Formats: sequence, C-alpha cells, structure tokens
Amino acid sequence: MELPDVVMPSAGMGVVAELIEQRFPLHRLWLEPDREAWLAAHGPSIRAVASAGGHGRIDAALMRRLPNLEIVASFGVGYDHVDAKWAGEHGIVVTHTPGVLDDEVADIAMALTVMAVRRLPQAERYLRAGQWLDAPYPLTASLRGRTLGILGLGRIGKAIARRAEAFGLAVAYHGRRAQAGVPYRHHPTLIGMAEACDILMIAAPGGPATRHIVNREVLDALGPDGVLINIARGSLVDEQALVEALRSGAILAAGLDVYENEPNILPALLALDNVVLLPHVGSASVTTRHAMAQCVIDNLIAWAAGRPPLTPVPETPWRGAWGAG
Ligand code: 8YV
Repeated sequence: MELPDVVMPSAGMGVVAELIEQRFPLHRLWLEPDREAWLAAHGPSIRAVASAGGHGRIDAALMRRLPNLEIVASFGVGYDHVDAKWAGEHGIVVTHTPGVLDDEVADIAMALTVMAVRRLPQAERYLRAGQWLDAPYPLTASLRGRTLGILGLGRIGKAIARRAEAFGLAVAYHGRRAQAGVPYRHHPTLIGMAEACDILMIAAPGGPATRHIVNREVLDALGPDGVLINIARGSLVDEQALVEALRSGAILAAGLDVYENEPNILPALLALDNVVLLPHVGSASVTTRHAMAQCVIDNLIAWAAGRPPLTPVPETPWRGAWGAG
C-alpha cells in the first residue's frame, strides 16, 4: 500500500513530527521558503494534515488550498485552532487527543490552586531573596472550608473534581445542563456559580461560543476572597477585566496556565503580584505528550488503512472511507 503524504503546517511539538516520519512521508510546510508556491504545486495531492500543537491555525483558507483533504489529525484535546465546522461541512474529519491528558492537566489545576491561594511562588521568591532571615513569611488565605466551582465538567473537569474532593473542598459545576449520576451541585448560570463558590476553575473548551464568558460581572460575583484558575483556554477570560479585578481587589488572586494571546502575556498581568503565571504546561510531561503524539499517529494509521479514525471531534463524525459511498 502506498502511504499517503502528511503535511504539517507549523512546528509545534517535535515528537509529533518524529513519530509521523517513522510511518508516513512528511512535509514540514513551515520550512518551505515559498509556502504559497508549495501549496499551489502540491496542495491537490495532499489528503492528510497533522497539527503538532503550538500556535498555528488550520483554517478554511488553508484547507481550501488542499482540495482533496480527508483528515486533520490535531495534537491536544482542545481544537479551537482548527475550523472544525468548515471541515465538517466539507467532508473532512478532524481528530483530537482526548483522555490521555486528563490526570496530568488536573494535577496542574490543583497545583495552581494551591500556589495561588497559599502564595507559594511568592514564598519561594521571599526565601531566595533572603527575606526569611528578617521575618517569617506573611500568613495567607486558606483552602479550608472553600467551594470549588468548575466551569465545564468534562473529562478534565471530572479529574479536577476528584482531586478537589480529596483536598476536602466542596465541588460545584456549571454547564449547559445537569449531568446524571454526578454528585456535585449543578448551577444553571455561570454568574450564579461564581456567587456561590470561592474558586472558579475554568475547564471548558475555547472558541467563539465561550469567548470572554468570564467577564467583569462574573469576577465581581466571585468576590474579594475569590480565586480564578484557568487551565483551559485564555479566550474564555476577558483579560483586561481580570487585570482590573486583581488590581482593585475585586478578586483575591488568580492562577493561569493559558492566555488570550499566548505566548505573549499582557504586561499588566506580568506586573501583578497576586497572579501565578505558568507557560501552558498543563499536559507538558514527557509521558503525556508522548501519549498525545501517539494518539495523533494512531488516528492517521487507522484512516490510512480505511478504518474509522479513533477520536474524531463531534463536528466531524466519520462517514466512512473516502469513496466508500
Ligand atoms: C497542549 C492543550 O499544550 O490539549 C490541549 O488542548 O492545550 C495542551 O495539552 C497543546 O495542545 C499544545 O499546543
């Protein structure tokens, strides 16, 4: 069987390209000196695109240049960088890498929570600066008696909820509808949950439908003892409103792993002392990134063999092998 060529539009995680290359002829589009000329010459023969994460978009403009495209195998559980709606409308299947990263990301969610509430990065800086020699580190807020409200109780949200229970936190969630068999309190509105909880944990997908849903009103509802944690996508938060809320004391603190315009961080956020900032490392362990990369490859292998891809996104259900009717 002749193996189909795979195009990777942007660099992202090196491990993805390495694994693909062991199986398929791979074209690294970002290394082409004239991308447009390459697409004009080779676009019609390309049936598969792989995304290795990072910040490259796979939009309609790119997919139009590949008129015989059948699959976009994307790295990461979130796929807001892929225009999946357009792909679905044009018979292209998009796959992502759910499940393999839930525990890793949930660990970081809890780590950020403890770091933000107990001011651990600040405490470490205090020690390194020799200030402990002069006085003990100031007392902080506590997790005791607090309620964690999860925005988006999907696979990752549930992994966070299990950890939060072990921490002794009360757990609630907001999503479009109450989920059967879930022991946590459901809040039909985000503002209602923000009012009722102390820590607002964002674990919902990015994209236009959720853009800036954590806004000034939600942050005000969270209140002066409230803490915002985001391990999902920066686009869900109005960052200007967050800066204002942190500056004015409208909320106590925040812990962020993701940003609206990453890797560019608002200078105003960098200047604040009551926010903990991580460089999008939720899933970034060798083990988990490797499992995610393997999931990208497994989807491509299944598709190339005419089998259903393993993890298509809901917008692009598998409709059978190309030409199978
Ligand atoms: C990755 C992620 O860091 O899975 C996701 O949606 O955000 C992360 O696990 C990202 O895909 C790498 O660009």
